[in-house]
Amino acid sequence: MSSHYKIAFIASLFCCISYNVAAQSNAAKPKPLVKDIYTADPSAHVFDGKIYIYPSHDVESNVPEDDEGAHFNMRDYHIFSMDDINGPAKDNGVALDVKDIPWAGRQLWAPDAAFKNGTYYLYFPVKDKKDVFKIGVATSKSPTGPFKAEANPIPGSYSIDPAVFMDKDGKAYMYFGGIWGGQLQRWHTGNYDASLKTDLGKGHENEPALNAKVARMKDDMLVFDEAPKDVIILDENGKPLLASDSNRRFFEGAWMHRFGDKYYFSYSTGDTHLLAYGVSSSPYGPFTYKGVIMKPVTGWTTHHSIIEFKGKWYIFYHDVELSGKTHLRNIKVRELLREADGSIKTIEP
Ligand code: FUB
Repeated sequence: MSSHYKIAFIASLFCCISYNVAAQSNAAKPKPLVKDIYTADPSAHVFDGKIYIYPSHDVESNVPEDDEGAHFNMRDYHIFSMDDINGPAKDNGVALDVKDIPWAGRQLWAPDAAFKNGTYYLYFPVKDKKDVFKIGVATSKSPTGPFKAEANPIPGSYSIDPAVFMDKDGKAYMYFGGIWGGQLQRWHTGNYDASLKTDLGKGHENEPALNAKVARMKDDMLVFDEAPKDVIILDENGKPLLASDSNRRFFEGAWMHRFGDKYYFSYSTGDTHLLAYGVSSSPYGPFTYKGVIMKPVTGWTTHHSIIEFKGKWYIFYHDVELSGKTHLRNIKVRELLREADGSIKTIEP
Protein backbone atom coordinates (compact mmCIF):
# COMPACT_ATOMS: atom_id res chain seq x y z
CA MET A 1 0.00 0.00 0.00
CA SER A 2 1.44 3.43 -0.88
CA SER A 3 2.30 5.66 2.06
CA HIS A 4 -0.58 8.13 1.96
CA TYR A 5 -3.17 5.40 1.40
CA LYS A 6 -1.56 3.50 4.30
CA ILE A 7 -1.74 6.47 6.71
CA ALA A 8 -5.35 7.19 5.73
CA PHE A 9 -6.31 3.51 6.09
CA ILE A 10 -4.77 3.23 9.58
CA ALA A 11 -6.53 6.49 10.57
CA SER A 12 -9.83 5.12 9.30
CA LEU A 13 -9.34 1.91 11.32
CA PHE A 14 -8.81 3.97 14.51
CA CYS A 15 -11.89 6.06 13.67
CA CYS A 16 -13.91 2.90 13.19
CA ILE A 17 -12.80 1.33 16.47
CA SER A 18 -13.93 4.38 18.42
CA TYR A 19 -17.13 4.77 16.40
CA ASN A 20 -17.97 1.11 16.95
CA VAL A 21 -17.61 1.51 20.70
CA ALA A 22 -19.90 4.54 20.60
CA ALA A 23 -22.40 2.70 18.47
CA GLN A 24 -22.71 -0.38 20.65
CA SER A 25 -26.09 0.75 21.88
CA ASN A 26 -27.36 0.94 18.26
CA ALA A 27 -29.79 -1.59 16.81
CA ALA A 28 -28.57 -4.84 15.22
CA LYS A 29 -25.20 -4.46 13.50
CA PRO A 30 -25.57 -4.97 9.73
CA LYS A 31 -23.98 -8.15 8.37
CA PRO A 32 -22.33 -8.62 4.97
CA LEU A 33 -25.08 -9.37 2.43
CA VAL A 34 -22.81 -11.62 0.39
CA LYS A 35 -20.13 -13.85 1.88
CA ASP A 36 -18.92 -16.21 -0.85
CA ILE A 37 -17.51 -13.53 -3.17
CA TYR A 38 -16.27 -9.99 -2.42
CA THR A 39 -18.63 -7.20 -3.44
CA ALA A 40 -18.46 -3.39 -3.26
CA ASP A 41 -19.98 -0.13 -4.54
CA PRO A 42 -23.59 -1.37 -4.32
CA SER A 43 -26.02 0.48 -6.57
CA ALA A 44 -29.46 -0.69 -5.47
CA HIS A 45 -32.75 -0.26 -7.35
CA VAL A 46 -36.32 -1.41 -6.96
CA PHE A 47 -37.59 -2.89 -10.22
CA ASP A 48 -41.05 -4.43 -10.30
CA GLY A 49 -41.31 -4.54 -6.50
CA LYS A 50 -38.01 -6.35 -5.97
CA ILE A 51 -34.57 -5.09 -4.90
CA TYR A 52 -31.68 -5.52 -7.35
CA ILE A 53 -28.10 -4.73 -6.35
CA TYR A 54 -25.49 -3.83 -8.97
CA PRO A 55 -22.10 -3.99 -7.19
CA SER A 56 -18.45 -4.22 -8.17
CA HIS A 57 -17.04 -7.75 -7.87
CA ASP A 58 -13.75 -7.47 -5.97
CA VAL A 59 -11.06 -10.07 -6.63
CA GLU A 60 -7.50 -10.74 -5.56
CA SER A 61 -5.51 -10.40 -8.79
CA ASN A 62 -2.13 -9.79 -7.12
CA VAL A 63 -1.65 -6.49 -8.93
CA PRO A 64 0.52 -4.34 -6.61
CA GLU A 65 -1.26 -1.45 -4.90
CA ASP A 66 -0.60 2.06 -6.13
CA ASP A 67 -2.09 5.55 -5.71
CA GLU A 68 -4.28 5.05 -8.78
CA GLY A 69 -5.98 1.95 -7.37
CA ALA A 70 -4.44 -0.58 -9.79
CA HIS A 71 -5.15 -3.31 -7.20
CA PHE A 72 -8.91 -2.75 -7.76
CA ASN A 73 -8.59 -4.99 -10.80
CA MET A 74 -12.13 -6.28 -11.23
CA ARG A 75 -13.15 -8.34 -14.27
CA ASP A 76 -16.88 -9.00 -14.16
CA TYR A 77 -20.19 -8.13 -12.55
CA HIS A 78 -22.63 -10.29 -10.59
CA ILE A 79 -26.10 -8.91 -9.88
CA PHE A 80 -27.95 -9.74 -6.67
CA SER A 81 -31.70 -9.79 -6.06
CA MET A 82 -33.63 -9.60 -2.80
CA ASP A 83 -37.36 -10.19 -2.32
CA ASP A 84 -37.15 -8.51 1.03
CA ILE A 85 -34.78 -6.09 2.75
CA ASN A 86 -33.79 -8.78 5.25
CA GLY A 87 -32.40 -10.90 2.44
CA PRO A 88 -31.14 -13.30 1.35
CA ALA A 89 -29.26 -11.66 -1.55
CA LYS A 90 -29.42 -14.12 -4.45
CA ASP A 91 -26.38 -14.23 -6.78
CA ASN A 92 -27.63 -14.35 -10.38
CA GLY A 93 -24.23 -15.26 -11.84
CA VAL A 94 -21.98 -13.36 -14.23
CA ALA A 95 -23.95 -10.57 -15.92
CA LEU A 96 -21.10 -9.00 -17.91
CA ASP A 97 -17.44 -9.94 -18.33
CA VAL A 98 -14.69 -7.49 -19.28
CA LYS A 99 -13.66 -9.79 -22.16
CA ASP A 100 -17.08 -9.19 -23.75
CA ILE A 101 -16.71 -5.39 -23.80
CA PRO A 102 -15.11 -4.67 -27.21
CA TRP A 103 -13.33 -1.44 -26.20
CA ALA A 104 -12.31 -2.37 -22.63
CA GLY A 105 -8.80 -2.69 -21.24
CA ARG A 106 -8.89 -3.29 -17.49
CA GLN A 107 -10.57 -2.48 -14.16
CA LEU A 108 -14.36 -2.77 -14.16
CA TRP A 109 -15.31 -0.34 -11.41
CA ALA A 110 -18.56 0.76 -9.76
CA PRO A 111 -21.62 0.19 -12.00
CA ASP A 112 -25.22 1.35 -11.95
CA ALA A 113 -28.43 0.35 -13.74
CA ALA A 114 -31.67 1.82 -15.06
CA PHE A 115 -34.90 0.58 -16.65
CA LYS A 116 -36.79 2.26 -19.47
CA ASN A 117 -38.99 1.21 -22.39
CA GLY A 118 -38.84 -2.50 -21.49
CA THR A 119 -35.02 -2.60 -21.39
CA TYR A 120 -32.53 -2.72 -18.52
CA TYR A 121 -29.36 -0.68 -18.91
CA LEU A 122 -26.11 -1.47 -17.08
CA TYR A 123 -23.69 1.46 -16.92
CA PHE A 124 -20.06 0.75 -16.07
CA PRO A 125 -16.68 2.49 -15.91
CA VAL A 126 -13.68 0.65 -17.30
CA LYS A 127 -10.27 1.71 -18.58
CA ASP A 128 -10.01 1.58 -22.37
CA LYS A 129 -7.05 0.01 -24.13
CA LYS A 130 -5.04 3.22 -23.55
CA ASP A 131 -5.73 3.06 -19.78
CA VAL A 132 -8.20 5.96 -19.81
CA PHE A 133 -11.44 5.51 -17.84
CA LYS A 134 -14.61 5.86 -19.94
CA ILE A 135 -18.21 4.89 -19.22
CA GLY A 136 -19.96 2.15 -21.15
CA VAL A 137 -23.49 0.81 -21.39
CA ALA A 138 -24.87 -2.69 -21.88
CA THR A 139 -28.47 -3.81 -22.32
CA SER A 140 -30.67 -6.75 -21.37
CA LYS A 141 -34.34 -7.67 -21.19
CA SER A 142 -33.75 -8.98 -17.65
CA PRO A 143 -32.64 -6.94 -14.60
CA THR A 144 -30.08 -9.65 -13.84
CA GLY A 145 -28.68 -9.94 -17.37
CA PRO A 146 -26.76 -11.29 -19.14
CA PHE A 147 -26.01 -7.84 -20.57
CA LYS A 148 -24.65 -7.09 -24.04
CA ALA A 149 -22.20 -4.20 -24.21
CA GLU A 150 -22.35 -1.52 -26.89
CA ALA A 151 -19.36 -1.47 -29.25
CA ASN A 152 -17.98 1.84 -27.93
CA PRO A 153 -18.02 3.92 -24.74
CA ILE A 154 -20.73 6.56 -24.34
CA PRO A 155 -19.48 9.48 -26.49
CA GLY A 156 -18.30 12.37 -24.30
CA SER A 157 -18.04 10.17 -21.18
CA TYR A 158 -14.95 9.94 -18.98
CA SER A 159 -13.85 9.10 -15.44
CA ILE A 160 -15.81 6.68 -13.19
CA ASP A 161 -18.81 5.88 -11.00
CA PRO A 162 -21.90 6.45 -13.16
CA ALA A 163 -25.17 6.84 -11.23
CA VAL A 164 -28.33 7.14 -13.31
CA PHE A 165 -31.31 8.85 -11.72
CA MET A 166 -34.79 8.60 -13.24
CA ASP A 167 -36.92 11.59 -12.32
CA LYS A 168 -40.70 11.43 -11.91
CA ASP A 169 -41.20 13.06 -15.34
CA GLY A 170 -39.31 10.16 -16.99
CA LYS A 171 -36.15 12.17 -17.68
CA ALA A 172 -32.94 10.36 -16.79
CA TYR A 173 -29.67 11.95 -15.67
CA MET A 174 -26.23 10.42 -15.34
CA TYR A 175 -24.00 11.70 -12.52
CA PHE A 176 -20.37 10.61 -12.78
CA GLY A 177 -16.76 11.31 -11.88
CA GLY A 178 -14.08 10.56 -9.35
CA ILE A 179 -10.77 12.28 -8.62
CA TRP A 180 -7.31 10.70 -8.08
CA GLY A 181 -7.47 7.15 -9.52
CA GLY A 182 -10.83 8.01 -11.10
CA GLN A 183 -9.00 10.48 -13.42
CA LEU A 184 -11.60 13.29 -13.26
CA GLN A 185 -8.84 15.91 -12.73
CA ARG A 186 -7.20 14.89 -15.99
CA TRP A 187 -10.15 16.36 -17.95
CA HIS A 188 -10.13 19.71 -16.13
CA THR A 189 -9.04 21.74 -19.17
CA GLY A 190 -11.26 19.83 -21.58
CA ASN A 191 -8.30 17.86 -22.92
CA TYR A 192 -6.97 14.70 -21.30
CA ASP A 193 -3.81 15.41 -19.28
CA ALA A 194 -2.28 12.23 -17.82
CA SER A 195 0.23 14.22 -15.75
CA LEU A 196 -2.47 15.12 -13.17
CA LYS A 197 -2.29 12.12 -10.83
CA THR A 198 -4.43 13.07 -7.81
CA ASP A 199 -6.09 16.48 -8.12
CA LEU A 200 -5.05 19.80 -9.64
CA GLY A 201 -1.96 19.89 -7.41
CA LYS A 202 -0.11 22.51 -5.39
CA GLY A 203 -1.30 26.10 -5.68
CA HIS A 204 -4.91 25.07 -6.41
CA GLU A 205 -5.98 24.40 -2.79
CA ASN A 206 -7.96 27.63 -2.47
CA GLU A 207 -9.72 27.23 -5.79
CA PRO A 208 -13.20 25.68 -6.06
CA ALA A 209 -13.07 21.90 -5.77
CA LEU A 210 -13.39 19.72 -8.83
CA ASN A 211 -17.02 18.85 -9.47
CA ALA A 212 -18.87 15.68 -10.33
CA LYS A 213 -20.61 15.88 -13.72
CA VAL A 214 -24.22 15.46 -14.75
CA ALA A 215 -25.75 14.92 -18.18
CA ARG A 216 -29.36 14.20 -19.17
CA MET A 217 -29.66 10.96 -21.14
CA LYS A 218 -31.35 10.71 -24.53
CA ASP A 219 -34.61 8.77 -24.62
CA ASP A 220 -32.72 5.67 -25.88
CA MET A 221 -30.61 5.77 -22.65
CA LEU A 222 -27.48 4.98 -24.69
CA VAL A 223 -26.00 8.46 -25.15
CA PHE A 224 -25.93 11.88 -23.47
CA ASP A 225 -28.49 14.41 -24.63
CA GLU A 226 -26.23 17.34 -23.69
CA ALA A 227 -22.65 18.14 -22.78
CA PRO A 228 -21.92 17.17 -19.15
CA LYS A 229 -22.30 20.03 -16.65
CA ASP A 230 -20.65 20.65 -13.26
CA VAL A 231 -22.48 19.49 -10.13
CA ILE A 232 -21.66 22.46 -7.92
CA ILE A 233 -21.80 22.12 -4.12
CA LEU A 234 -22.12 25.34 -2.15
CA ASP A 235 -21.27 26.00 1.48
CA GLU A 236 -23.59 27.68 4.01
CA ASN A 237 -22.60 31.10 2.58
CA GLY A 238 -23.45 30.16 -0.98
CA LYS A 239 -19.76 29.79 -2.00
CA PRO A 240 -18.51 26.72 -3.89
CA LEU A 241 -16.64 24.25 -1.66
CA LEU A 242 -12.89 24.62 -2.01
CA ALA A 243 -10.39 21.98 -3.15
CA SER A 244 -8.76 22.12 0.30
CA ASP A 245 -12.08 21.34 2.04
CA SER A 246 -11.44 17.60 2.02
CA ASN A 247 -14.09 16.85 4.66
CA ARG A 248 -16.84 18.18 2.40
CA ARG A 249 -15.72 18.29 -1.23
CA PHE A 250 -16.74 15.69 -3.83
CA PHE A 251 -14.29 12.84 -4.40
CA GLU A 252 -16.23 9.96 -6.07
CA GLY A 253 -19.27 7.67 -5.73
CA ALA A 254 -22.13 10.04 -6.68
CA TRP A 255 -25.75 9.11 -5.98
CA MET A 256 -29.00 11.00 -6.50
CA HIS A 257 -32.38 10.48 -4.87
CA ARG A 258 -35.48 12.58 -4.59
CA PHE A 259 -37.35 13.11 -1.32
CA GLY A 260 -40.52 15.15 -1.75
CA ASP A 261 -39.68 17.94 -4.18
CA LYS A 262 -35.98 18.11 -3.19
CA TYR A 263 -33.01 16.48 -4.90
CA TYR A 264 -30.37 14.91 -2.66
CA PHE A 265 -26.90 14.60 -4.19
CA SER A 266 -24.72 12.30 -2.06
CA TYR A 267 -21.11 11.24 -2.54
CA SER A 268 -17.88 10.02 -0.97
CA THR A 269 -15.26 12.47 0.30
CA GLY A 270 -12.58 9.85 -0.53
CA ASP A 271 -9.46 10.46 1.52
CA THR A 272 -11.54 11.67 4.51
CA HIS A 273 -13.79 8.58 4.23
CA LEU A 274 -17.17 10.24 4.69
CA LEU A 275 -20.46 9.92 2.85
CA ALA A 276 -21.83 13.45 2.55
CA TYR A 277 -24.75 15.18 0.84
CA GLY A 278 -26.20 18.41 -0.45
CA VAL A 279 -29.76 19.42 -1.38
CA SER A 280 -31.24 21.37 -4.29
CA SER A 281 -34.58 22.05 -5.93
CA SER A 282 -33.13 21.01 -9.32
CA PRO A 283 -31.44 17.76 -10.43
CA TYR A 284 -28.67 19.97 -11.87
CA GLY A 285 -28.05 21.79 -8.59
CA PRO A 286 -26.37 23.85 -7.32
CA PHE A 287 -26.56 21.77 -4.15
CA THR A 288 -26.18 23.26 -0.69
CA TYR A 289 -23.97 21.11 1.51
CA LYS A 290 -26.04 19.64 4.37
CA GLY A 291 -23.85 17.20 6.26
CA VAL A 292 -22.50 13.69 6.76
CA ILE A 293 -24.64 10.64 6.01
CA MET A 294 -22.16 8.06 7.27
CA LYS A 295 -18.92 8.30 9.22
CA PRO A 296 -15.92 6.18 8.16
CA VAL A 297 -16.32 2.45 7.74
CA THR A 298 -13.43 -0.01 7.96
CA GLY A 299 -11.45 0.17 4.72
CA TRP A 300 -10.24 3.04 2.54
CA THR A 301 -13.08 3.44 0.06
CA THR A 302 -16.65 4.32 0.92
CA HIS A 303 -19.45 4.12 -1.66
CA HIS A 304 -23.22 3.93 -1.32
CA SER A 305 -26.70 4.07 -2.83
CA ILE A 306 -30.05 5.06 -1.34
CA ILE A 307 -33.46 3.59 -2.17
CA GLU A 308 -37.02 3.65 -0.88
CA PHE A 309 -38.59 0.21 -0.39
CA LYS A 310 -42.02 -0.46 1.09
CA GLY A 311 -42.23 3.02 2.65
CA LYS A 312 -38.80 3.04 4.31
CA TRP A 313 -35.45 4.40 3.12
CA TYR A 314 -32.29 2.28 3.02
CA ILE A 315 -28.61 2.90 2.40
CA PHE A 316 -26.47 0.24 0.75
CA TYR A 317 -22.71 0.58 1.35
CA HIS A 318 -19.58 -1.50 1.86
CA ASP A 319 -16.80 -2.09 4.35
CA VAL A 320 -14.05 -4.69 4.71
CA GLU A 321 -15.42 -6.75 7.60
CA LEU A 322 -14.83 -10.10 5.83
CA SER A 323 -11.26 -9.57 4.59
CA GLY A 324 -9.69 -6.61 6.42
CA LYS A 325 -8.20 -5.63 3.03
CA THR A 326 -8.98 -2.36 1.24
CA HIS A 327 -9.64 -3.98 -2.14
CA LEU A 328 -11.70 -6.99 -0.94
CA ARG A 329 -14.93 -5.46 0.27
CA ASN A 330 -18.41 -6.66 1.26
CA ILE A 331 -21.74 -4.93 0.77
CA LYS A 332 -24.22 -4.14 3.57
CA VAL A 333 -27.55 -2.40 4.01
CA ARG A 334 -29.16 -0.47 6.84
CA GLU A 335 -32.09 1.86 7.32
CA LEU A 336 -31.64 5.56 6.54
CA LEU A 337 -33.44 7.82 8.98
CA ARG A 338 -34.38 11.48 8.60
CA GLU A 339 -35.28 14.38 10.80
CA ALA A 340 -38.72 15.96 10.37
CA ASP A 341 -37.28 18.57 7.94
CA GLY A 342 -36.00 15.84 5.59
CA SER A 343 -32.35 16.10 6.65
CA ILE A 344 -30.54 12.79 7.00
CA LYS A 345 -29.48 11.46 10.41
CA THR A 346 -25.76 10.71 10.50
CA ILE A 347 -24.95 7.01 10.76
CA GLU A 348 -22.12 5.78 13.01
CA PRO A 349 -21.31 2.48 11.32
O1 FUB B 1 -14.47 -0.07 -6.71
C1 FUB B 1 -13.52 0.75 -7.33
C2 FUB B 1 -13.67 2.17 -6.89
O2 FUB B 1 -13.51 2.26 -5.49
C3 FUB B 1 -15.03 2.77 -7.14
O3 FUB B 1 -15.27 3.10 -8.47
C4 FUB B 1 -14.97 3.89 -6.20
O4 FUB B 1 -16.18 4.53 -5.97
C5 FUB B 1 -14.38 3.24 -4.97
O5 FUB B 1 -15.36 2.61 -4.21
